[in-house]
Amino acid sequence: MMVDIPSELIAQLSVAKNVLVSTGAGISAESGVPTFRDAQTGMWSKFRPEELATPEAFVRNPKMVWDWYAERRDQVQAVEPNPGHDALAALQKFWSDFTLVTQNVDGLHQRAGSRDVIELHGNITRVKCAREGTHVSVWVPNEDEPPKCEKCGSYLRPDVVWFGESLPVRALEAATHAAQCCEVFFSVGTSSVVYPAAGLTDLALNQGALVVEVNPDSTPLTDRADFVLPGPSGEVLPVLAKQLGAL
Ligand code: BJW
Repeated sequence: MMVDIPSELIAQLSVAKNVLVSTGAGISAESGVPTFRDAQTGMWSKFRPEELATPEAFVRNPKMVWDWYAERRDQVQAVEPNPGHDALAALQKFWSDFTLVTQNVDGLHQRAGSRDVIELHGNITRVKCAREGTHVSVWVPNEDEPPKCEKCGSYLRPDVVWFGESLPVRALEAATHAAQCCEVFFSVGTSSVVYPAAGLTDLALNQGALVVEVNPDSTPLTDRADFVLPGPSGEVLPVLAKQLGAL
């Protein structure tokens, strides 16, 4: 794919100091992690993800939800960061004030070398007690139901944020502050429909930041962005990083 980055954008990025990058599932697509709203495959094809990623689904069918996450946990541990993650890890040194916020739970930014990543929706590789929230690193597998917390006997669950649950307070505060202060806001690989993450873009637009979207498809943000780089992030971001001299 021919990636065309407007020279006017490169010029503005070259003098920027405070940059926020907000990523979603699309940045991990080229690593082989299905995006959240992609058709699910195999045994999950009859469920919408929105029906599995909720506390109600876990109460209704704990084993099914546990198994869905166990399969996805194995999947993210078997894949590698892609050139889009690598480019963002390189770009963190280019701007003096750089914040990376992600809705992803796959940990691929950290594995690519990004530091201080703000995870808004938790991390699928961590498991916690569904009642007390205590993190657990070992558990006894069970054929018929999710494993249980050794201390209180409640089910264990993934340490991710489901629909209707609050986001981690400190992560959301840090992301909100960064969106209110940044000069440039990149929205990369997200459908921009899930709140409050999607609201960060509104904060940035309202305070006058330059907003850049990287996505092969259009989203509710596309018409409001100052620049749209319509392509896969694994191709667009490395070209951007090279043109800035960061790669
Ligand atoms: C590429 C590409 C390539 C492809 N390169 N791009 C305000 C208005 C309306 C509703 C609400 C509101 N505020 C809150 C709500 C309710 C709700 C919500 O937002 N609902 C909407 C769906 C309408 N939000 C919540 O419930 C949140 N909690 C909350 O607000 O708490 C306060 C509260 C509590 C109680 C009552 C009321 C308020 C919690 C949201 C948690 C979201 N959790 C999930 C699951 C995480 C665990 C898991 O992984 O299973 O997070 S849902 C899912 O969506 C996941 C993702 O992080 C999130 C965002 O998805 P994302 O990343 O955008 O992925 P996709 O698949 O949608 O898009 C991929 C994009 O990539 C596409 O655009 C492609 O084109 C693109 N792409 N290939 C670049 N190669």
